[in-house]
Amino acid sequence: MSAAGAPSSDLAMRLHRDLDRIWGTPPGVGRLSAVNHTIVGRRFIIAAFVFFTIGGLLAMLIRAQLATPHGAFVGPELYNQIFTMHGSVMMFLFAIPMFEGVAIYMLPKLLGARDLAFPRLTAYGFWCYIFGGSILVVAMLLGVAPDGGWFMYTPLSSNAYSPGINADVWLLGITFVEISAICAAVEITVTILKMRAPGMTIDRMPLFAWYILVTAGMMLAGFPPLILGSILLEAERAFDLPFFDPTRGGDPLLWQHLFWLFGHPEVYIIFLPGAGMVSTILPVMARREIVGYTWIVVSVVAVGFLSFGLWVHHMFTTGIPHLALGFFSAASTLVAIPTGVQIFSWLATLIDGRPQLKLPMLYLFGFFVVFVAGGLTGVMVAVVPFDWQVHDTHFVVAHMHYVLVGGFVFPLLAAAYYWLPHVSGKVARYPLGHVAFWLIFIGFNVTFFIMHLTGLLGMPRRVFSYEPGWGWDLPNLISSFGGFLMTMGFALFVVDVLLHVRFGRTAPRNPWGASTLEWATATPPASYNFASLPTVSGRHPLGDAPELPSDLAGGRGYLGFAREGRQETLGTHMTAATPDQVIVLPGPTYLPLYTALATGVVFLGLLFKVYWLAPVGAALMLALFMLWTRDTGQFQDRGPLPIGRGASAPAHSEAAGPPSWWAMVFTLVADGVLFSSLAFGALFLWVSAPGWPPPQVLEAPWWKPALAGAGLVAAALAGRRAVAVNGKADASRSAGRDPWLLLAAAGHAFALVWLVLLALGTPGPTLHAYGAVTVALLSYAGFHAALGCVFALFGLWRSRAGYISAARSLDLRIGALWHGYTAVTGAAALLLVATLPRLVMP
Ligand code: HEM
Ligand SMILES: [Cu+2]
Repeated sequence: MSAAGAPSSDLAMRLHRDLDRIWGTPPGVGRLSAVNHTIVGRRFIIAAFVFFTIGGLLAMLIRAQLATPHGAFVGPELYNQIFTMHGSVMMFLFAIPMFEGVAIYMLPKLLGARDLAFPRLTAYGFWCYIFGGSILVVAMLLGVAPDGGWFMYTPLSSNAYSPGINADVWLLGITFVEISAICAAVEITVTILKMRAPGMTIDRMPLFAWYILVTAGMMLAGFPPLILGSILLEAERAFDLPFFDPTRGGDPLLWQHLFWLFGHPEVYIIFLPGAGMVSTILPVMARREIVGYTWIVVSVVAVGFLSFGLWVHHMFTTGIPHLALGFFSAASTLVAIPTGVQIFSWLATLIDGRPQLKLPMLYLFGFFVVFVAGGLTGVMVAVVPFDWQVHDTHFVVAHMHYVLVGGFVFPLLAAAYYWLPHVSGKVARYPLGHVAFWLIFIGFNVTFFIMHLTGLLGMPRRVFSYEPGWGWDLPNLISSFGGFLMTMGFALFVVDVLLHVRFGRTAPRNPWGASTLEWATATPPASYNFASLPTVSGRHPLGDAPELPSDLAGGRGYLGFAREGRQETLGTHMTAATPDQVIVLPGPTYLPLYTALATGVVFLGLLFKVYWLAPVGAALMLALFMLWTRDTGQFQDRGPLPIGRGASAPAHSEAAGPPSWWAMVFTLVADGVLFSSLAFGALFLWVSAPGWPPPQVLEAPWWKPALAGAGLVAAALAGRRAVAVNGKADASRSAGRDPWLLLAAAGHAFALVWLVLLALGTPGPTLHAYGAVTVALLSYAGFHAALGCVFALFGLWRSRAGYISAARSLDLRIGALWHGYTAVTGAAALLLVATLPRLVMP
């Protein structure tokens, strides 16, 4: 370095100290207030691993029980709980949160940002996950765990056959966890689209971000049907609304549709992040750029779409029409094409590169073998007659684990070894990871390959015991032996990681020679990731500019300063990635924890049937969410702010498309899927459930629903007017927007009254599914109108308090989105409610 190096490095030191003070999290108990993505992401990963251990111990109990005929460990009731909990824990409490954790930890670093778009939401999602998961685990310890299988089919999960609290634990606990998944999906989508480093155009985005973006989109479309199904089933169990009861106009198949609308995409929601890890790690190990970047992107997007057309293949044995069977069988095999494209890209990269058999590569090798085998048996079960043979046998259990463990766990282990030096700043000292690999790999194949055979020999899944002498004894013993081998492998993995963290050698920066931005941070990373933000000019930012890390650390990128003690990062254009705003992020706070606790009150109230507690908790939640907004926004226009490198950009609250506006858009997308599922449910029951037409229908004169609709439309128009009037305003204080906000609130309140009256007038919601569905549609609209009222009044308060100006119109615009959405879905719901009687009655 030159003589000028000394003072400039002093400056850099000061910059780091200042940023650390601004972005840091207090120590000790104060850690509970953490919202920083590095901390919360790590928490997600550790918690998910703890749940994996719990799920794994349950799996060991299963294998111990099935090792010999007449296994004597557990009886049938307990066995039901064990496999249900194993499946549910692995799917909902391990796989999804683990991928969320990796995404939360990695994404900002990969994209060149300082944090995710909504740090407090990250923390809120984490607490919801922990509380929801705890409900399930505590229930298991008390012996009242869910026992209806991880897909909770009705009527088995209905009151008649599951009178206890067990099914409620599943429905409420899982829904609680789903909230965190939806939060993560919204936040991840917005972050990837709006917070990439300048110059990282959409076609230069790291493949991992593409995979996660598609996965998050699938979560927004896939989880709402399950949330809706859970709400309806819980309403049936708690309030006797017969959505799934065929003796009263319901239909158990409705649950199956709603569940698999979620359940099939879920398999890809688990697989795609795994594949994303493969696409990230493999080229680094092969020392060659990935072959076919564009092809991979296209096929990932294709998988996203195709997977939603496939859910019916889980229902081939339910008596679906033959034409539909043919269609869904063909579509199920179709998804093999984009998956095949990715596999060929990976193989081509390996063949054309100079692969090194380092530890992550070894685990990738395990992934290839196991996943491809699972894909082959998947094509087998997509063939309808074959599925009829092996349906609900251990063949399916084997297939499922080849896909899930192959497609997610092996890539995850590869990723663990790949990114561990980044997280810990160390490299391993002992080669235990290799031994662990072979134990896991051999153990896995011994456990599950055998299950194909027992399945073909006719051994059903979900049975706690079998007779000796049917040829199942020896294979089951071998399978259980394999399971224990695999468990030893995982135990060794844990030991290895602990030793690595404790005794590892200090890692050089970028030990694998990767070219993605996360390796431009210090390892372990600082709370602010980058002392200044990078500019990207290709797909290999670090490969193209090896001096980048020191440039950034020296403060020579964007935002290389600490302005007014604020946590600042850049927002960029969605595709072109030109800087378009300075995003100001909130610091550590206990609010997410408190809000999640209030959410917990709602769920516990419902679970223990203390129904007055639920609205109390909900009101508390709402109040706390209001507090979140206290320090978002500003009282004055700040105008363009310098962002370094001679450029400037407005603060996000003065920008056209700030993250929270987009977050509302994506939330409404998820909400719209929920509404569509509800409308689908109403039409499905009418067309195909037994026992229709209902004995009585709602006989409301047409003007009642029309008045309700008019209120919603008026609210929406008033909301838009408020934005328009505000846009024309000069500096004068209330600028004429307040009356319009008041009108919007009044419109919602007016609509709410009529919606409630209509719901009260609906005949016999407990007598027939018609009434139940009608009330559900009206409640949906009513809930949105009520929240619309709150939004409008909130806008009014923000306006009065001085947060809003012509330039700072965000609150109004977010409200307008909600009002518009409520009018559209409310009108659709009212139309259905008004016409359904005429459709069902001859
Ligand atoms: C760690 C090694 C594992 C072993 C030894 C194991 C073993 C088993 C066995 C034997 C069953 C069948 C129970 C029965 O039908 O009677 C089962 C079911 C299941 N497993 Fe695993 N499993 C493992 C890991 C996983 C992972 C990582 C996942 C998901 C990411 C998973 C998801 C499931 C699901 C969804 C079911 C179905 C549960 C049900 O029928 O409701 N398993 N497992
Ligand atoms: Cu499927």
